[in-house]
Amino acid sequence: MTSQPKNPIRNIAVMAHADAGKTTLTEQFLYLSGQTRQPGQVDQGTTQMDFLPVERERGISVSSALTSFDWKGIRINLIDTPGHVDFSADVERVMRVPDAVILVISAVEGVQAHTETLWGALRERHIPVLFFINKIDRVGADTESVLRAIGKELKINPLPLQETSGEGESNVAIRNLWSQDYVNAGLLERVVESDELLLNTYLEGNTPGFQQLGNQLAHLVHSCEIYPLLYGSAKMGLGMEELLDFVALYFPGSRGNAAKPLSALVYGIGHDKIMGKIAYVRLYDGSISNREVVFNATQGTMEKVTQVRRVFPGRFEDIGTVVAGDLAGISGLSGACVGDILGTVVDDIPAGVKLRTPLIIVQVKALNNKDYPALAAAMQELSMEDPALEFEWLREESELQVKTMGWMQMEILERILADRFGIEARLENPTVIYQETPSSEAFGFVRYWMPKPCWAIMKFRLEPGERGSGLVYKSVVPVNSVQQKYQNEVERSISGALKQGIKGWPVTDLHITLVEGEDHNVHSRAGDFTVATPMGIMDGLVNTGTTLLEPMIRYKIDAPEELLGLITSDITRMRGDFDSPEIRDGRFTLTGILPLATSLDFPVKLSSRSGGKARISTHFAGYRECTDEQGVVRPYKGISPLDTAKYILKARKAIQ
Ligand SMILES: Nc1nc2c(ncn2[C@@H]2O[C@H](COP(=O)(O)OP(=O)(O)OP(=O)(O)O)[C@@H](O)[C@H]2O)c(=O)[nH]1
Ligand SMILES: [Mg+2]
Repeated sequence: MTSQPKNPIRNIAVMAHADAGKTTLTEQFLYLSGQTRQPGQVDQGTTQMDFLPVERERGISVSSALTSFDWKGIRINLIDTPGHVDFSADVERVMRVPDAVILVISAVEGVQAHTETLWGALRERHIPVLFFINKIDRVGADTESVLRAIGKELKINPLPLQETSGEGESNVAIRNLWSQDYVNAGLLERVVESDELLLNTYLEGNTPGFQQLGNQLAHLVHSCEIYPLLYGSAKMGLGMEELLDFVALYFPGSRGNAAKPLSALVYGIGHDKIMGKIAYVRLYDGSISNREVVFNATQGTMEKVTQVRRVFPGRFEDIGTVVAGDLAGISGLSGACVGDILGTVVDDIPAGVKLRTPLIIVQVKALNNKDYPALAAAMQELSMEDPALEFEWLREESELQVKTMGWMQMEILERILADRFGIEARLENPTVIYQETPSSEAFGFVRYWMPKPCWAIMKFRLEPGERGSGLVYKSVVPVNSVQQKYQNEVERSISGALKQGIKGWPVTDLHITLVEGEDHNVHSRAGDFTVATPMGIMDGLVNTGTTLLEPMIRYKIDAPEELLGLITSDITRMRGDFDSPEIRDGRFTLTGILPLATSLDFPVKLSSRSGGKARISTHFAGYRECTDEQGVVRPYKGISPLDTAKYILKARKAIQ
């Protein structure tokens, strides 16, 4: 493979489902580029990239890690991401950074539900992707079936630049179909046909030079017209140099203009024992140097940089200055949050992405009562690093609650609280996050005119909406009945009013219309409508009644054929459903939908039932109606707008 690299920096990320071999692959890159003396091994806890104690012990990545190395004169900034779905929020943050991604798929486990989620997000953002089929050495490797699954499930036909022999055996090998010495006829035609000039040369009986072909391949990769595919075994170090060559030659170089004013995205916040808080940034334009004062455009503040650092796993190097196109770790920005923009906001900065929402809420309990203040501070710090980790201190209930993605994240959170903060805490009583929706159409009424001075009278119509449609609000009240500025206040207050319905959960999928209203030219103030709106909405919800909605997950199970009966009856018991199973070579694949609430511990149960031979992958499949008995009805947290007197007293205090 040769082609002329134009830009010496490549910003890339490695993404995949859990256990695909991302970290093993990155360790090989570090070794080949001369950064380490031996490739680190996940199973022996000797990796550079998985450097947290819990990562080394468990052999999984729990957060993304940035590293940099050189390959044939090109600097590669690489982010290794965690594959477990519980750490999807981390991948969401990283998704804004790379110019291209290596999407790894195991040749044994194949396309997983999470692969589909990742691919969907990458495709939508037009990020060039190289498919890497790993573990071709492992028994059960079947690249042909993986290619079929990519076509069927990801709906794309990548272009293999290699072929394999001896899959699943120790003498497994790869042959390059695209190299300086040999270009396979099919590949040649695929590349040539995309360019008129090349095609004419070819049709005239001349084969274009490899350099020319390479330039065209790079163009097709950058514009996402071709998704190339390579094979290998990260564990054996097979196919690694080809992969690095590909990144260096055909992935896009980073863009940016160092001469322009600063524009940078804080894509992550990290913590180092010695350095403290580190802001991970990607620079689009300009530069940042040690001791410089920078403008945080998101927060409207000025902050002083202490040091600009090149980041390696678990260690940093002071580099003094970082320029456009590059990534760095910045210390000193104590107020910076994930997603902040430093300097000027430019169009090049990609918007955020949502892969998965936390669907579970749990209580965080300190084993030692005196640790609560420290626990709250620790949670605060952790949620700065991971904004998806929404936590809430419920004063009335003296309870600390946090939203989480699942068991794995809960377990890791306990470990981090212990390892990093020295707090023994337990995450208990997980409940899925239900929602409510009106059961019928009805009106909600509020007359807020006592105790004076105040005046806000409103009537809302509430109607059930389509599943997944959220809130649709409109007003049909003329401004001579309720002035526009008051109507604006009503609209602004609606989403807050829907945070908890009559069953204690967020209310969604409904249409609300303000159908009647009255203000008073002496007594009304905007705040009156802020106070009144939740009372009117809650009254409406009492009248419509509400139906609980529970989160559902789409699953894919792959297991030995003899377990089919047992597993399908488990699924039925959990109120799930399944499509007809596909049976092949003594194993079956089963897909369908399950309520999350009944299947929280199913992956663990499945693994013990099958002696580890069954695999399950899941992703969120939306909300579906359930009965109160199947779900959870909980008391209103705080003071309900239905408790009018108390509510008004509290609301007035907060407003005045
Ligand atoms: N046989 C074989 N095993 C591999 C290969 N690559 C990785 N493994 C093994 O697969 C397991 C997972 O490897 P990791 O590199 O931690 O995978 P990962 O994708 O980083 O996992 P997460 O970050 O936890 O999602 C380890 O036991 C590796 O030794 C390979 O090419 N062949
Ligand atoms: Mg990993």
